[in-house]
Amino acid sequence: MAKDTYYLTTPLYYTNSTPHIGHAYSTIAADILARFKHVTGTGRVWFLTGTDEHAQKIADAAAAQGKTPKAFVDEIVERWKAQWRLLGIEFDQFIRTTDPEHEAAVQSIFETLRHRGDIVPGKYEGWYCRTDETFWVESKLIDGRCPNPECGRPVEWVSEDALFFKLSAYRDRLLEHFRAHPNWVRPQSAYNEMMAILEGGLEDLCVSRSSVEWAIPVPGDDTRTIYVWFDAICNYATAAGYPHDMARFETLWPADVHLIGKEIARFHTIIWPAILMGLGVPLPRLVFANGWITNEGLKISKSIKESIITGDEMVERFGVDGTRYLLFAQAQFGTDFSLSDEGMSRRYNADLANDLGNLVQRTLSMLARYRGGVVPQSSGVSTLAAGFESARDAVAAALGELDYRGALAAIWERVGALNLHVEKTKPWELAKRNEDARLSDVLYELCEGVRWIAALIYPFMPFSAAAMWSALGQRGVPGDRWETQLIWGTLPHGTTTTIPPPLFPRIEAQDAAS
Ligand code: ME8
Repeated sequence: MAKDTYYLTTPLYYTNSTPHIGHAYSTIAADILARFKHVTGTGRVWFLTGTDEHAQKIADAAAAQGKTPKAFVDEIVERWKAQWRLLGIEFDQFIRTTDPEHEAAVQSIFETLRHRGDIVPGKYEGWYCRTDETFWVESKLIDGRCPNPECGRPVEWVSEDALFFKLSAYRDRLLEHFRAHPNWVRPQSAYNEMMAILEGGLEDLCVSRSSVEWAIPVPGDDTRTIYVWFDAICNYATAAGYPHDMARFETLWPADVHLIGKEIARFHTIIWPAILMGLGVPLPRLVFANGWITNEGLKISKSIKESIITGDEMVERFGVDGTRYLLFAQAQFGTDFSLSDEGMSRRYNADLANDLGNLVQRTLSMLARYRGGVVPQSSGVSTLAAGFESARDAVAAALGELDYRGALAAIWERVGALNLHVEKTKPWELAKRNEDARLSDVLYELCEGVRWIAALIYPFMPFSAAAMWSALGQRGVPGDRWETQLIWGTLPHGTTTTIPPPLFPRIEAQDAAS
């Protein structure tokens, strides 16, 4: 079987806490891409997300609540799934690292690498952060504490017999791959950072733990468990059927894109590829590292309570589609950016309540007033078609490069063009002067433009797109598929339309105290 599916993934989120808007950001990015591929691509699409459920910090969080780790993660995973439903995220598969099939597959991968001589015994001595499950060299410690700015907890001296993955042996092949595929890690800053690590040399990776019980056992060894990152990173392959369902795996692999946050690029672009090389499996086509969302300069992080903005809070204020829009309209994907209520409210009112919301209302209200809500026949001469056709191509090109903001900018330029068309043609004056043919042309063009906008915004704003689509008398998924739907002039005359309730009610800025 050959690969016939666009396969995209998100990180597996830790289940020691509940989701915040930073997690939502990466997952919505994947949802937008999946929806875009559905309406434009040529094959199937498979969107994988899930949860990272092993390791000490999860066992500790469970113990703090007097629960067993399994009971704790079973409960919390429902909160993650509910959050994705709330945000309109439609994944195809949700993997949990506690799924028995995944656990068996990880053990099998571990065994394969051990047989190949890629996992070998050694002794580990070093400074270990229990919270981050990471070993640190002494020079990196800050006052004897974990150097991760979100952690900063004391580290422990650990000395144990352990198993090591021979990462250092893959350095040259990894460098070769990076040089031959200069676009495989995006954005450029992440690529450069990873190249610097590779050029500096790699150490072997300790992949067993004797102190962590809540983890997958090392096969044939009841004293040790598998390092949680080794377990979790293998999910992208195990979820696709490796090694238990190779026929399915071959339809999905290599992954087209792993979407991740920038702080976990080393695991995804150095350790994971080396494991795949060891298994003789091709590498993913692209790893794209998103930047961090900050709140007043603080990275939104579960370990910094005052930084947290949740999806629920944003949805309550801006709606689901408003939230999805605001997360992607502001900054280039791949860079850090800060969220503030003032900035988001301003953008929401300007771009959504005013520009798009009013355009939809005024177009359908004028059609109701002047043509009884029925799309009129037009002369077929269009002043807007060319601009929309090039916007469609620009949106497709931008999303092909994961340039979400660029895609939205191209769409909003067309929203602006339609609003300008209303101002210039003044349909109310054409009506007064009984310029019937001209008025029909203008109303037709506006409706057709709104139909295109609905199709173009669908990946970003599926609910508003659906409301616009059905108000225009259209059925099915908005814009499905672009090659047949996005041909100017295909909105049939005679279509009956309705006026939808306001899509984006204006909101007031919150005062500083609230
Ligand atoms: O790292 N801004 O899980 P995690 C943008 N289990 N993105 C953010 C963010 C922020 N402020 N905060 C979190 C793990 N993220 C591992 C991954 S993968 C096999 C294992 C997003 O729960 C971003 O994608 O800490 C980041 O990489 C991910 O959440 C970290 O989630």
